[in-house]
Amino acid sequence: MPFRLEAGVNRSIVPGETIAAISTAAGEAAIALVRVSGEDAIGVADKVFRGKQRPSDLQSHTQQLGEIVENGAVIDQAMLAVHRAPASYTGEDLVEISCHGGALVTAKVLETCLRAGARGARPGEFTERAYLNGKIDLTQAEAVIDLIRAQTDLALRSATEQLSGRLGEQFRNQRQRLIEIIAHVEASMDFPEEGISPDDITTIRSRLESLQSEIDKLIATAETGRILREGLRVVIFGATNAGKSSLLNCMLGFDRAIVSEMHGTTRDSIEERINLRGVALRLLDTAGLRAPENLVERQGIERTQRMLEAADLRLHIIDANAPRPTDFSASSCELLILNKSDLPEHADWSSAGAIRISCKTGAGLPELADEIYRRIGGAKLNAESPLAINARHREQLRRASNAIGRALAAIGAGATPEMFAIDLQEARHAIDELLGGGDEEAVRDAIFSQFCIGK
Ligand SMILES: Nc1nc2c(ncn2[C@@H]2O[C@H](COP(=O)(O)OP(=O)(O)OP(=O)(O)O)[C@@H](O)[C@H]2O)c(=O)[nH]1
Ligand SMILES: [Mg+2]
Repeated sequence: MPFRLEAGVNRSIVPGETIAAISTAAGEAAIALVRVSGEDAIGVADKVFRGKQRPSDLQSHTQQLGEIVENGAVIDQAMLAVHRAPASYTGEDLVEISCHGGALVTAKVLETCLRAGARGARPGEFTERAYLNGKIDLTQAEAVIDLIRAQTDLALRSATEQLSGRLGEQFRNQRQRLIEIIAHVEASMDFPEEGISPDDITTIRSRLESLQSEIDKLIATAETGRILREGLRVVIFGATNAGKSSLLNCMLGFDRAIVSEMHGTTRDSIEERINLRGVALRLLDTAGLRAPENLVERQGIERTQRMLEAADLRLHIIDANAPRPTDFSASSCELLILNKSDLPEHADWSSAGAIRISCKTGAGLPELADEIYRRIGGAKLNAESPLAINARHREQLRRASNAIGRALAAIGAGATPEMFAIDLQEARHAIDELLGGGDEEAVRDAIFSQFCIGK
């Protein structure tokens, strides 16, 4: 799991400071990677590595087999690679040590580097340095997180697209166009006696309109972006004993939730991720709905209600073998599922337009998957352009679009250039912040603290 720091962590970067971290996941593996980056990275490597050549004599982008040593004692046999600034991931001198992947040996290799002068890296600090050194923009840094977290082909495609810089390119293009419009407007402000000509106004207006419509199109991809990054929330709910936990287990393909004939088995909501034909779903099993028998159950049911409010799709599951409860109601925004079709169906349900399944035999489950895919617009999601913005982008783009909207309204009302130039500057700041200027600590903190240490 990505490591999350408390908000407000000090993200100031001391130039030249050398950092080190284990970049591979914890646990046993064939190989682990320890990275060292900064002005003294190669100096640290010289102290800890013994091979045919000293790391400082190695050419950039070459590697050598040798030993990691401390006070004459060999800690591990390792492969060491040198990447000299600026042609490295971080843009600084970067050394990568591939050692054996045992938890203890990796920790010792790291400790040796720390004792040789490096300090432990914060989460995301390698990527943050890449950003601060101008190797990538903020949208690309965000794409690194998306790439690591991607659970479906579609999410992966979207992340690689963003990592390639295509989104950043679009933002830069928009910024450039705004700057040109602002220059045009400001030039007319220098000669107030001449005013701004009707021709100029027409050009400025049409350029602003096309820019705004482009920005609005990008804003519209935010919903797809959320689905790709977080997955769609699909909530299974219904009366106790209807088979909610059984359905969760069937869809997952393993027994995640406890199933029993006792009513009120599930107390807490259980969330698992599944990949439904390329679309990531966050599938939630919830506490069954009935008059609660105690405080714990009441809290569980309240939790179910909250989950339902935030759901993208609600699966209302019913025991078809049991009579229809007197207070039964179903709304049109939920998918009705009659479970236990292996048992005789109660006459109360004969006219119910619902999908019939059996978690016991598996009957109807492929049809249910088809229907879920159809309801969430899976085909549309799969066909869409893979570029999709995140919540931070949406916020800034909305700010830009609103400011352009205000400028257009002012132009329409015959305002002077001074009056709408402020709005255009506001739009430009919003787009600047999307790409990052390097000095906005709060934004950086929010982005890089989502990374693992070592990335
Ligand atoms: N015959 C039959 N029994 C089923 C089917 N699905 C579930 N059951 C049984 O119904 C009972 C309740 O199943 P659960 O999955 O625990 O139901 P639930 O909706 O999660 O119940 P609560 O957590 O108590 O709200 C268990 O005894 C299951 O074995 C089915 O398709 N056919
Ligand atoms: Mg249950």
